[in-house]
Amino acid sequence: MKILVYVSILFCVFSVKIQAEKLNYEIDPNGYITFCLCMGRLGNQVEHFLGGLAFAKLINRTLIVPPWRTYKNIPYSEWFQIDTLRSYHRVIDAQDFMRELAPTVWPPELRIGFCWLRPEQPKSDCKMKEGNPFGPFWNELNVEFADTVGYHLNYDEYSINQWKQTFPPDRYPVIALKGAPASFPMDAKHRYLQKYMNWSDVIIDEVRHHQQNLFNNQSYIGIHLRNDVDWQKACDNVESYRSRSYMAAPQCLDLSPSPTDYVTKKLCYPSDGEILRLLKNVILRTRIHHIYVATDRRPMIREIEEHLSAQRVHVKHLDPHLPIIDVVMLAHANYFIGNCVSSFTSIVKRARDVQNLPSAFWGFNN
Ligand SMILES: Nc1nc2c(ncn2[C@@H]2O[C@H](COP(=O)(O)OP(=O)(O)O)[C@@H](O)[C@H]2O)c(=O)[nH]1
Ligand SMILES: *[C@@H]1O[C@H](CO)[C@@H](O)[C@H](O)[C@H]1NC(C)=O
Ligand SMILES: *[C@@H]1O[C@H](CO)[C@@H](O)[C@H](O)[C@H]1NC(C)=O
Ligand SMILES: *[C@@H]1O[C@H](CO)[C@@H](O)[C@H](O)[C@H]1NC(C)=O
Repeated sequence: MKILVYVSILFCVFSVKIQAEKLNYEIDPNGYITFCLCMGRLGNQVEHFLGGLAFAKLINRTLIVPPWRTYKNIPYSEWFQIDTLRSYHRVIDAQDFMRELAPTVWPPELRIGFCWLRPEQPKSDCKMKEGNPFGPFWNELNVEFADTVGYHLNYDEYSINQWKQTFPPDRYPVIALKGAPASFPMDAKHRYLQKYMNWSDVIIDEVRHHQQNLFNNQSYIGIHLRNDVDWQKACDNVESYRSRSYMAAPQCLDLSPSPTDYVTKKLCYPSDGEILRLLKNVILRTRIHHIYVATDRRPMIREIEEHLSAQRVHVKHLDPHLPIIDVVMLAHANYFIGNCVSSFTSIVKRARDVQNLPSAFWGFNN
């Protein structure tokens, strides 16, 4: 009797699980959309991803969640949870889609690549796989394109009817775009979507381990120093552009009321003096003595320790094997100072904003 009950409970649990898995792979009659995150590194890719996620919902197709692009494809779920995206919109991981659904939903002859083209451009200009990372991205997903189409449509709510009429799901079950259907810098109205991008358990576990090891779980200030030579070049003549939207700059300049507040050299590539000044200010105000430095080149540890010796600060820097570890260390700091022009900073800033954690920027009237 007892055994029978156990067996039937087991069976129930098991069949619910099977059903749940099947449910994920139910075919969406409204079709699918996907794209390559083929521009820039992590910060650029996350801004593009959020715009693409918003567009998938607008056009009401399931988002085939693309992998991140480094020197190879990194499945989305290695760094973030897929499931939390589902509170916003229908999604399926790209590898899962290719394995489970592509053979029926997206047979080889329906694998059509989509490129944004000017009306006078021939569709032969649409080269989905030419160059890096375009070729390797699709190759690693085992996608060959049978044909291509050009489109000249926007990614906003006013264009949705045209998208639906021009590309109905029965003829175009998957809209596979050469690049993300999104702008860079990203549209401010999509920033809050960061709240659906929860970190993966593996990443969280590693960050907890570092927080205990470095700071014994105590409060720390996280700072982002974007100071490699590529950045120095990017900031060299920045004042002559008189731009408010250079790279990720809208994340802070949106908060600045004066329309003549352009990106300055100080905002883009703050001097050591500015970094030490603002950091000291924050330490005196917050009374936090642990500092975590994330950087692509120069951590300024000696400079900070010397300048703030009276405050007896402890400065730590990991140079982690994965940049995402720095992102999450900064996102979980008790206070954060970042670089307004950097989209690497912008991931951290958005993740903190949705949790109401305080942030500031170098060279900005915070
Ligand atoms: N580990 C680590 N890497 C960084 C840091 N800052 C920049 N990088 C690297 O430089 C890249 C910068 O490109 P991106 O993320 O698109 O941001 P942006 O160029 O600053 O707008 C990052 O993706 C990292 O690979 C940092 O603080 N820590
Ligand atoms: C969006 O797509 C889903 C699933 O295909 C469907 O159930 C729903 O009715 C669609 N919504 C609209 C507004 O078309
Ligand atoms: C995901 O993150 C948001 C805030 O960033 C949080 O409110 C939510 O509880 C998290 N969800 C899960 C399942 O961890
Ligand atoms: C640090 O926090 C973790 C949970 O994140 C906990 O398991 C651990 O015991 C804490 N360590 C110390 C030294 O307080």
